[in-house]
Amino acid sequence: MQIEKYTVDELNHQQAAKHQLKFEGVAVDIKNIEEVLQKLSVFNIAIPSWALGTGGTRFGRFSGGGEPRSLEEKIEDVGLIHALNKSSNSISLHIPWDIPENAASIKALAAQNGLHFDAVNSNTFQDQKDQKLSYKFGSLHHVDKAVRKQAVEHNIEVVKYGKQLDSKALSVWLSDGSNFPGQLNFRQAFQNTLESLQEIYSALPDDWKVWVEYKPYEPNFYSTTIGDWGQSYLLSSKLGPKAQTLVDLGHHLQGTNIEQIVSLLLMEGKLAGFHFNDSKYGDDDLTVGSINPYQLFLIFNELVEGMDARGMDHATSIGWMIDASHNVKDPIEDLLQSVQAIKIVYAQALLVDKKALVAAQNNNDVALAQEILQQAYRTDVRSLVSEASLRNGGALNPIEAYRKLQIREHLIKERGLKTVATGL
Ligand code: RM4
Ligand code: MN
Ligand code: MN
Repeated sequence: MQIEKYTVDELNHQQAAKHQLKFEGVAVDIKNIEEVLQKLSVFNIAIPSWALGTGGTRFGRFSGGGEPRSLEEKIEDVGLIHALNKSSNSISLHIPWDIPENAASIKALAAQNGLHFDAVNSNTFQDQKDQKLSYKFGSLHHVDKAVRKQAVEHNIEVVKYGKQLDSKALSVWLSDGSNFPGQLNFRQAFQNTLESLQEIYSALPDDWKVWVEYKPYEPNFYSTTIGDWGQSYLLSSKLGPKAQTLVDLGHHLQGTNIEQIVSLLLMEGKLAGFHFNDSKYGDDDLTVGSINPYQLFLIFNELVEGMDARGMDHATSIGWMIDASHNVKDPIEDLLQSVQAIKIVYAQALLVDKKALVAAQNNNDVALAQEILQQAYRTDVRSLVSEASLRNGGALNPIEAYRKLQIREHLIKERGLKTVATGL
C-alpha cells in the first residue's frame, strides 16, 4: 500500500492550531530556529531490512500480522515509514536474508518510495542451507583457512550486490569468539581476522567504506574477537582510511561511557556510524530512547560537537541506522518511535549553548556545565521535530497518523494475518 498525501495533510490540518501554539512557545527562545529546523529536516536514519518483521528470542517468536513476505514488501514498509516521518529515506540490506534478485527493479521500487540503499551487511554468523563449511567456530578468524576464504568470498559477494544498488559501505559484524577459556589463541584469532578483512578491503571500490562493528559477548560468552571499540579501532587503523569503527549502542557492558568513545573515534576520523537501540542489561535490542534517553542525548551532544569540530555534515558524513529487534510491538510503530527519539535528542543537542559550555569547562565551573547540558535536555523539542516533519510533507505525529490511517489493518488485509519476515 501507499499513503495518499492528502490523508496525512488532513490529519495535520486537524492539529495545526494546537501545534502552532506549542511550536511558537518553544521557538521564541531559540535564536537560530531556522538553522535548527533545516538540520532536522535533512537528518535521516536508515531502516534495516531485518527489523520490519516481529523479532524473537531463542525461547520463541510471536509473529504479528501483515509482516512483509519479500524484499519488495520490506521496501514498501520503509516507504510507509518515510511517508509519515520524512526521516527514513534509506534501507540497509542483510545478505543473504534479503538478496536483491533483480537489482534494477528493486532500485526502481526503492526510488518510487523515495528511498536509496544504505550499507549492505554480510552474515557469517549463521550457516545457510547448502553452505559447504560451517561457521560454528567462527568465520573470518577461523583456524581453518578454507572457512576464512569462504567467509571472505561471501563478503565480497555482498559488496557486489551493494554495488548494483549504489550502496557505499559494507557493514561487518562477526560473532567470532570463544565460548570457553583455552578454546582460542587470541593473537592468532586477531591476526586471522585482520588478514581476512585485508582481503575484503582490497576488493572494496574506491568510494566505499568498510564498517567494523564490535560486540562484547553473545553468541560467544567467553571472548569475542572484535569485542570492543579498541579492538575494532586497531583493525580499522591497520586496514586503512576506508575502514572505520561502527558503534552499536547495545554492544557495551553496563555503565560504559559510550559518549566518550564516540568523541574519540570522531576525533580520529574513525567513527563509521551508529546502530541505534537501547538496553538495560546487554544487547537487549530495545527501542532507542526507551530506557536511557539522557545517555542518548549525551551521545548526540558529543556527536554534534565532534562533527562541528571537524566541519562534518551531520546528515551525511556518518551512517545512521536503527538496529533493534521488535518482539512485542508492531515493528513499524517501534521504528517510528525510534526515529522520533533520535530526532528529539538531536534537536536537543543542537540547542546546547556551546560557547557557554566551553567557558564553563575552562573555568572548571562544574555546576554551570551541567546546567547548560540539562537546560537543552529539558527543553521539550517535540514541536520542533513536528514542525520539521510538517515542512517536509510528513505527519505532525507519525505514530498517531499510522494508527488513525489504520495502516497495519490494511497490510493485514493485503498480506494476511500469518506472515513471517526474514531476519532476527
Ligand atoms: C548483531 C549486530 C549486527 C546485526 C545483527 C543482526 O547483534 O548488531 O549489527 O547485523 O545483530
Ligand atoms: Mn548492530
Ligand atoms: Mn546487536
